[in-house]
Amino acid sequence: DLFISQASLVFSGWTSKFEGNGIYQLLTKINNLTEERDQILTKYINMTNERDGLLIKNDKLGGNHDFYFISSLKKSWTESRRYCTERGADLIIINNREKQEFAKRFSNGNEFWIGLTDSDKEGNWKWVDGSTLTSGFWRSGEPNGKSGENCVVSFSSGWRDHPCNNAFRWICEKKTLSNELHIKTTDM
Ligand SMILES: [Ca+2]
Repeated sequence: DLFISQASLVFSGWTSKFEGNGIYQLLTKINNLTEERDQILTKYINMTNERDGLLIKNDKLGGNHDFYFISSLKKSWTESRRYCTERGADLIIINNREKQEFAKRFSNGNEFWIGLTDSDKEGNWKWVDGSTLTSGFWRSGEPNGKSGENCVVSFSSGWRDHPCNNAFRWICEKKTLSNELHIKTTDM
């Protein structure tokens, strides 16, 4: 709007000066093109807003709608993991504080296996998706089981390494498709 009013001022200034020299038609054309450009800009802004709105909507639908399941049975780490993978899921990955707090609430005070193990290489903790543990929520003094304890149980006081053949409840996590799509969209 600001630009249009400035253009009109210049326009009227030039009109009185150059009327009848063909400049008038040229200025009219410039003015029309300016209006057209401003309309396109408005359209562009509207479409950008619409796109951002859709992205936010998608984020709300997909980003926070992964599925979680906590077992009532107790099984070994490997058996627990198999239960998840047979259902298109895997043991829960907890790689930030929000997720840790969520899992604690979700488990309602129960201990549960998480998707973290150092079975492949002692002391090299890896998540079930192959990523390396960067920072954990270990209970103080843990992990302490060396090669005798290669799987991780989350207690309300923090994580503890345990022998993988012990039996605990477990939490499965299933990623939604729209979540993957959202990541692809924002990466473009
Ligand atoms: Ca170990």
